Amino acid sequence: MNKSAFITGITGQDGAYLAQLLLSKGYKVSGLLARRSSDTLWRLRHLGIGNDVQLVDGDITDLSSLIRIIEQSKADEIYNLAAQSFVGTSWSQPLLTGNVTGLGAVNVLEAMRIVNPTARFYQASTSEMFGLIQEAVQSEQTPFYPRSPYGAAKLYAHWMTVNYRESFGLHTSSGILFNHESPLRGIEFVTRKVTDAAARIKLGLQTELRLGNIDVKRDWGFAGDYVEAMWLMLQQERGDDFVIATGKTTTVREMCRIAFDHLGLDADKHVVIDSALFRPAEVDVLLGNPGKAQQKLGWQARTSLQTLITTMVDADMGRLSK
Ligand code: NAP
Ligand code: F7E
Repeated sequence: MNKSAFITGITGQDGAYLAQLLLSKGYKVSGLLARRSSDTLWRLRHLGIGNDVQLVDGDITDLSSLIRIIEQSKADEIYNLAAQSFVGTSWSQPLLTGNVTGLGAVNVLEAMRIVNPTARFYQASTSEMFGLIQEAVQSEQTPFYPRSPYGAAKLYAHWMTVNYRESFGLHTSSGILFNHESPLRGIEFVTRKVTDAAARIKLGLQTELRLGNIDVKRDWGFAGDYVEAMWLMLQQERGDDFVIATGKTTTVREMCRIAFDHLGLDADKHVVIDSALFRPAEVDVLLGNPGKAQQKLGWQARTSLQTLITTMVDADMGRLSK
């Protein structure tokens, strides 16, 4: 019998790639659809799998909808990817972020504990939990120090994932993923904002790109590589926590240069620093150690930042040229 998986956040960047991966492995895939007015299905359509997944109405803040859906889906694997995931917004909407990103995860854990306790659970934890870094290279042992309402909400969800494993013996895993990007990245995140702007500038659709702090460093990988790590975690005998990262860190400034160079443009001529885009508290540098994932899951990042960013630029050029 084919396995089945239920994904919250299936309409997001990672949800779309994960659904594609699981379908390719023969899974029956269903996902949570929080009904909104905008077109939330564009990513699934982009990957050509819009009709291959079953979408079920519900909301991660609504425990009753999750109990009903998780009972009906009888999923072998539950991936909790839904979140208010934009760090910048978490300062202006701290309560919504706490409800969706923090308590939302516990709603999924609770629903699973009540109606499907033998399922395996994945929590989308984040390098933002390291925040003000306590070690130069962050691993599963590094102490956490979140710097935003988003990071704090994710840390609560992370510890509850550990707690449900230790208290109830559930198979729960937490992937501490560092930044990962793709052509399906939301436009508000800095990589996609940059690749979209570079393409627009090349096509004469805009002249400048306003950015905040471009001296920060991030460990950026490709989302398509990272969803494989999520799946691998749930194939292990026991639930566990894993850092997923490339092991390389780069400034936003350098990432911009890669994007603009690819189109024969000089980033320095177009980037304007806007103090309004600086965050109330910044995560200056992140650099992950993916050693445990490599050793125990056989996973490693395959896509360089150069390939990632130039692929995103090409995708934005293609989209805007149409
Ligand atoms: P994303 O593109 O922002 O997707 C977020 C998903 O959550 C969307 O499907 C969104 O639905 C859904 N969602 C938001 N509020 C919801 C609610 N109240 N009920 C149900 N669904 C809701 O995020 P992503 O980049 O794919 O990231 C996936 C997960 O990994 C997130 O939890 C994120 O915080 C975490 N993470 C991401 C990264 C990264 O670098 N990408 C790194 C570490 C951890 P709509 O489409 O309807 O808005
Ligand atoms: O910012 C700086 C900004 O918004 C990266 C989410 O997926 O990864 C993501 O969070 C850096 C920050 O991602 C602009 O200040 C400068 O230092 O692309 P971002 P993020 O905040 O790192 C983590 C791992 C997650 O878990 C999150 O869900 O870039 N930056 N200028 C800018 N950032 C944005 N967005 N826009 C700017 O104009």
